[in-house]
Amino acid sequence: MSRYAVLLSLAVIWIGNPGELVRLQKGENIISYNPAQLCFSNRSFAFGVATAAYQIEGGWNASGKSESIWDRYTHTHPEWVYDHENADVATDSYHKAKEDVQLMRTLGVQFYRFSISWPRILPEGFNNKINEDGVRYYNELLDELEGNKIGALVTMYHWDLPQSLQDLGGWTNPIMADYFVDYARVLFQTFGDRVKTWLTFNEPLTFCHDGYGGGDAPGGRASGLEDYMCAHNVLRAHGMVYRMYKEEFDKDRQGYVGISLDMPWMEPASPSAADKTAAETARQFLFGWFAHPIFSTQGDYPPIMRQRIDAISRRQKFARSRLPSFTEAEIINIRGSYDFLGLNHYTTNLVKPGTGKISLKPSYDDDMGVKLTVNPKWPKSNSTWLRVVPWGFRKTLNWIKNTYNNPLVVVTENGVSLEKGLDDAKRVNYIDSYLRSLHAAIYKDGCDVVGYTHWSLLDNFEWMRGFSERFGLFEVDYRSPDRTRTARRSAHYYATVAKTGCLPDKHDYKY
Ligand code: PNW
Repeated sequence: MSRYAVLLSLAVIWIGNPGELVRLQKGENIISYNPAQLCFSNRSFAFGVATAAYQIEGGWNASGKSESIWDRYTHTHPEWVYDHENADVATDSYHKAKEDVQLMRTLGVQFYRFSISWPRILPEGFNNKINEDGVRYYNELLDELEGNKIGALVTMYHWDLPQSLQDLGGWTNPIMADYFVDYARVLFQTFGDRVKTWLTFNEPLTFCHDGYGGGDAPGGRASGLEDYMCAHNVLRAHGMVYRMYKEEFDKDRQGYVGISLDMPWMEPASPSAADKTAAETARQFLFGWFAHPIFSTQGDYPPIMRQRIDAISRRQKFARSRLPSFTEAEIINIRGSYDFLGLNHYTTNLVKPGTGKISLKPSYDDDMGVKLTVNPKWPKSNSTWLRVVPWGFRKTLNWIKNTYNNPLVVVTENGVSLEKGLDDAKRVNYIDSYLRSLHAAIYKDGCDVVGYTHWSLLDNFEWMRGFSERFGLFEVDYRSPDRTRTARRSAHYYATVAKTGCLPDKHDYKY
């Protein structure tokens, strides 16, 4: 059995230290790579599970919590959600935090990624009024995690903007960045003694593109305009929060702030030069839009976005580009505003050039100018957008490594939706095959990845798809008042991985 010692500049996620349950610590590490066994070094790698506030908590108006844009959206237009459902109760985790932590204990995971609900902490949206019950809820969750030696990786914003702030324009209003800084400061002051690893935003691509450019909450439906405004203010807000944290709260550099960005792999539909170029353009529009300003050495938007959107805006007779411009000071503030990259990765698309036709109506899709398809042979999931393509994970991680000088990465989401049922052999296969791809990216290619988070701990409210798409390691019975949770086969599989740090040599479930 041959062993390779691979010297990697890795960061260590340090788990189980009293008082500092999750800690990302930069340093040098020697990893033993044993190709026969496929283990992730225990000391330098951590396994976790993820959820988000709106998708699991329920208690939508409990004890001082105000309305979020998703409450407003699902209450006023139930017909826009696939099964006409809302997350008023969801998995009732507002009342079941302790039970959820016990589920994690059985999994043996080292950390929990959850999000804090802005309208539960600041009902007005502003920091002039703090809702004590919201603080109590997250304090109890954090205490419970600490008592069970499970680290916390906390997302500040997973799409549930207070409706009061949306009434002011939400993320299209530049002042939202200041209010987000105020909110973040409350979080650092209130929970920062225990939480050392933070994510500012979850998937700005999704909530800016689908929420402001499309019909998801808040339903801006102004593609090519509001989506760019949203992204612009979110990037400004991210940079401002990062700098504020370092100046006001993190003098000893013990804490870590990142952002979760989603990247489906963009594979050229053929080896032709045109398809290769289209695939790279798609990567820049989908991922570079947010990553280039933060993670590249130059900063600012990707040149290809600047070029295309400026040119198309001119052809549409706009007096200025629909893609806003950063000031020089903003570029500098945003550039390098990270301690790690949170990566959400699920699937892969094939890319070729679009028709090249530009309508007068602004459109992000026209601006990007590509056509996305899938290979019909790729196994399906229960979500139309999600095909099972494990090799795309490795390619994504390598592209990030090569494009942004091998940043420290925590995989903050990866998972698959399937039918109801406890015997989810397909999920076991999905996780196992994606982890093999991840393992190769780390130990063969030298990608600096220190953590993997499975989406999701349990079935939950899947946004526009309601409860119809299930991503959980634990199944939730929505008909029982108790929202009973039951371990699926995949929970047993994932527990083996999380506890041993190794992929089982054999498992019997095939796609
Ligand atoms: C993520 N894509 O969204 C979200 O962060 C979660 O809240 C959500 O439940 C989960 O994935 C499953 O959908 C995504 O099209 C939405 O590639 C779309 C994509 C990826 C992630």
